[in-house]
Amino acid sequence: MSYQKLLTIQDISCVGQCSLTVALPILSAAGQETCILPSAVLSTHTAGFSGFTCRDLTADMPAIAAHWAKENILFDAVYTGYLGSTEQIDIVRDIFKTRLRPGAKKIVDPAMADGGKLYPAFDLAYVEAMKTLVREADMILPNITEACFLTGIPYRETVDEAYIDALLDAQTALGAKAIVLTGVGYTPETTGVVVWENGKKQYYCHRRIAKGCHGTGDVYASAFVGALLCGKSTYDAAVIAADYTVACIEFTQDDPTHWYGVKFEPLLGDYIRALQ
Ligand code: PXL
Repeated sequence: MSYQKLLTIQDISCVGQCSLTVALPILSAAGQETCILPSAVLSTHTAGFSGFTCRDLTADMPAIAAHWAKENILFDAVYTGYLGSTEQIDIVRDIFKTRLRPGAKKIVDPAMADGGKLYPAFDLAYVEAMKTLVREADMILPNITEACFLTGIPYRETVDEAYIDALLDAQTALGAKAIVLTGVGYTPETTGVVVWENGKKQYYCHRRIAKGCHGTGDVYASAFVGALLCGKSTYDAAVIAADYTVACIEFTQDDPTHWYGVKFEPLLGDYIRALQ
């Protein structure tokens, strides 16, 4: 597919292999122009480091978008990840309205929670604001915890198909148009991705690596968006992203010093080959 100009809006965690430091290299590897709007600059991510610094860029975001308007800059697609505040979600909705070409795909990763809990920076007001972004999106990429917060369905460690269907129905009722739900495993050894689109549900099951890793949601979302922009179907993009993310976790898991993210860079060649 053609070269596309994507805008991704999320934070820069200087160290920690998540958000923009993951999205930029992966989307560039997918061969797509990757423009960024940083929502904040943190010294590290917030999951496991303590005493991190955070420069909130909320006040800069409208000025950046206004400059783009003056320069007539429009984007072919947008992908949002970790955002800093409810106010930023309002700014992002405005950018959706004003800075996208007609037909541009809006992909929202409601990055705010994992393992049954919200990330430290977020509260229920943020969850409410995220629901408004979910309604605007063409596609959302929640994990099970995020789907639970969006829908009010209690989080469960073990899931069955009826529970997953209830999560999909409730997100659809919320206004989600297409859903890529990650971390769905029906047996202890497996996990996978449910793709719900146009009334059709597909499931890709793959091996589950016991050791949880930070930043894998961002690796997954970036690899998925890159594949989608390269013209893959939603399901094929979900499979390519899952295979890549699992390989990155396997490549990292034996290194105890690398607890804060995954070593995704040495495997970018495999990802590029999967796109061909
Ligand atoms: O999407 C993960 C992420 C991104 N950015 C920051 C985070 C996290 C997860 O904790 O803290 C700042």
